[in-house]
Amino acid sequence: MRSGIVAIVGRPNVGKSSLLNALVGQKVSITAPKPQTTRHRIQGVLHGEGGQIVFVDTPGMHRASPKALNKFMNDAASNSLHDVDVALFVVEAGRWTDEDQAVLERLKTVTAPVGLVLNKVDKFSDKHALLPIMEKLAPLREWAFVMPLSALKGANVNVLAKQLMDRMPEGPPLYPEGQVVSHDLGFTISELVREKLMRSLAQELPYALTVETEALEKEGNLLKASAVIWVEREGQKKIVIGEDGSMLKRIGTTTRRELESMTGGKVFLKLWVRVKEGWTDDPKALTRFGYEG
Ligand SMILES: Nc1nc2c(ncn2[C@@H]2O[C@H](COP(=O)(O)OP(=O)(O)O)[C@@H](O)[C@H]2O)c(=O)[nH]1
Ligand SMILES: [Mg+2]
Repeated sequence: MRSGIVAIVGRPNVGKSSLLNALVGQKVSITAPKPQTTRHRIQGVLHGEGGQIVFVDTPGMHRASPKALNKFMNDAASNSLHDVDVALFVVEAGRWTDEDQAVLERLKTVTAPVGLVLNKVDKFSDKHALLPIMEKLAPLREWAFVMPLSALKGANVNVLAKQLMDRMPEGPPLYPEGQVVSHDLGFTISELVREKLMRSLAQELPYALTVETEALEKEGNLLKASAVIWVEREGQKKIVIGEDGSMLKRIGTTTRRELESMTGGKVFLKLWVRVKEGWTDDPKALTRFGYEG
């Protein structure tokens, strides 16, 4: 049997979390069309015939910002590159930016083999257009492989999984059979609520909030949970609640439905909004909300 660890890195929004979900076949990491949706190192396990691969999804590496939350996210991404068997550098096919360049620079110190993934190839109706793109990226460093794929459509994802499995060292499983995620249900609930907020709220607000699952109780087939959405200011609280509570209600309903289809049982979910001024730059608050090295 083979087993090993694969880190998924890249700038924000290239589809790292979508790729993780496609590789392990279930939603492990939340996604949104906004940068910096992922804040933690999220692990998802692929149980294959030949062995096991533990994928580590990371917050996108982004330009240094003085805020403590941003520093936490950049560190989480960089630290995930130690002691991995393969690193996947995910880029968007046909779009190379300064931020991609910055990630490439960081990868210079990585000793593990690095595979280049060109994601979002579904955006190209003419697949011949990919060839010159691949040729341009190929000489940037030594790649273990260059793989065009679509995380969203699932194209070539199996080929990538096979390629990675062949590169895993021999060893015992790192996770028990059948376990796909490393985090607990409370974290899943917080993340799903945050995903709905990321997708519904405009511009800056998603970056000023975090979600904390406060209580979690199972009664037979019923799951009772309550979660707090923490924002930085009173004005933000009003927006999250929405007119007559409409926004909060919609967030709660969509999250509940998703949790029900995920768990196969009934879910009762209560959401609250509270203000914690300046939490994104407050080390104590960050630790409390689960952002710690
Ligand atoms: N068209 C297309 N969109 C994708 C693909 N993979 C991800 N996306 C979209 O890109 C956005 C960012 O994806 P996400 O996985 O959150 O990116 P991350 O920030 O790198 O983790 C989301 O809107 C995804 O639906 C893909 O293969 N094709
Ligand atoms: Mg992500």
